[in-house]
Amino acid sequence: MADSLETFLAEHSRLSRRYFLKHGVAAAAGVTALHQLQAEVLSRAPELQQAIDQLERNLTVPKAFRDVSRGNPKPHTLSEEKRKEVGLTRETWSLEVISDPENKARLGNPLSKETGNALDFNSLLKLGEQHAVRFSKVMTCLNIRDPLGTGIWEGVPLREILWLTKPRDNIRRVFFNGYHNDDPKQIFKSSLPIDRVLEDPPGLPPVILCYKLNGQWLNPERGAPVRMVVPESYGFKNVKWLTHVYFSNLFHANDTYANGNNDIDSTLKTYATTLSFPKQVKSQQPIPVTGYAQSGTAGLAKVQVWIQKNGEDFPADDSYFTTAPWIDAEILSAPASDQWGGDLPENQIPPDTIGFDNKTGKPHVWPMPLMKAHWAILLPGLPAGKYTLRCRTIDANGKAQPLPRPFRKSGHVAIEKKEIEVTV
Ligand SMILES: Nc1nc2c(c(=O)[nH]1)N[C@H]1C(S)=C(S)[C@@H](COP(=O)(O)O)O[C@H]1N2
Ligand SMILES: [Mo]
Repeated sequence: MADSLETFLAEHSRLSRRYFLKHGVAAAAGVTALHQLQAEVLSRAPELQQAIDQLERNLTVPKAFRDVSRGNPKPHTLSEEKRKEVGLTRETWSLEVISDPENKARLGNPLSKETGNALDFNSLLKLGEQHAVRFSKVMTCLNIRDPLGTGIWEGVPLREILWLTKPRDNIRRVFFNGYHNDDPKQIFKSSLPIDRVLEDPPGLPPVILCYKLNGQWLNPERGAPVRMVVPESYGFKNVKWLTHVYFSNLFHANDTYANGNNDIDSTLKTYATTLSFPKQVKSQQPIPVTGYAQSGTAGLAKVQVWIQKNGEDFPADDSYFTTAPWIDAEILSAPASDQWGGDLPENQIPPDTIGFDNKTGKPHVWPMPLMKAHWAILLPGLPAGKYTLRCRTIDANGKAQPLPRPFRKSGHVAIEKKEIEVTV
């Protein structure tokens, strides 16, 4: 190990111990393992606390989501009058649930405009009275690293709609598309194996026809009146302005995203990123760093950071820095029940949200799968020089993430790298 790294580690443990001693936690004095020190920090340094106090809320205000919409014009920019006319309001919406004409499924009761039994919004809400579910999820685009927003999504499981069609045979897949200005070139569609619709893998909520976000009706930009929400999937499976669901005997994907060289079966990845750190800091002055981690389908056990003096050698055959002296950051606990943000009604997680305790509003586990969690660490002061700060996660299987993943189209992530200058 390079000299400066040893100094760094020694400094780090001395610093942590100083905080313990200052707060009279004598037992900690003998602790040497860095991860233990981190896990047991009882009181934070003021400069770190200050950075933590400025962190964003965990849930996003629906209007503040980053938007990824196609279409010319984008359907949510249409006037209210036009949206009424084309069926994009709660009063005028209806959904056709039919057999794929090219790969026919046998449905006893397809729901179509032609036969006058397409599913309208009131019928969907009626189903919701019995079957509605709510769950939290980050919406992340496969091709953009940072989540577009985090919310509590509410709707009716897609399988309930399937049962309405009295399915008989020849159903292997479902695909669905949204309003596309009546221009076939603008169709945005996605698909799922029928198995994912019928059953939920352990720990995952169902695929839903979603009409509420954070306890409010879905707004036009988020896909009103109804969008598909697929818990473990990247954004492109979550089709907005839903108008058609086709049950199909096709056995492979036919997503619009497949034409863009994307891995359309990729599920949400676990990774960490920074939110705040000083770009310049005086020598020997401790360095507060904060960030968040996205907990993907592999879960999230730890966030780790490593600061390296620039120019210092690192084994050339270890491009994912698996042998670097990573140290554990603190994963911040879940917010208090009225501090989730996101413009929730009465600032509370809606009742019966999957994964949350109904009485206390607290999540059953934290970090929560398919959500973001914040993290923080106070790095010890360093000698003057230029440094590179990196962060990564350890997933719930004990694997460092992001994994070596050279495929940009399979979930856009890499070990984050930031420059810090320590001045004299
Ligand atoms: N109908 C339709 N649905 C869509 C899209 C679209 O262009 N049209 N974009 C998709 C993509 S690629 C992403 S990443 C998410 C983004 O969701 P958001 O705009 O609500 O943040 O919506 C998905 N649903
Ligand atoms: Mo996307």
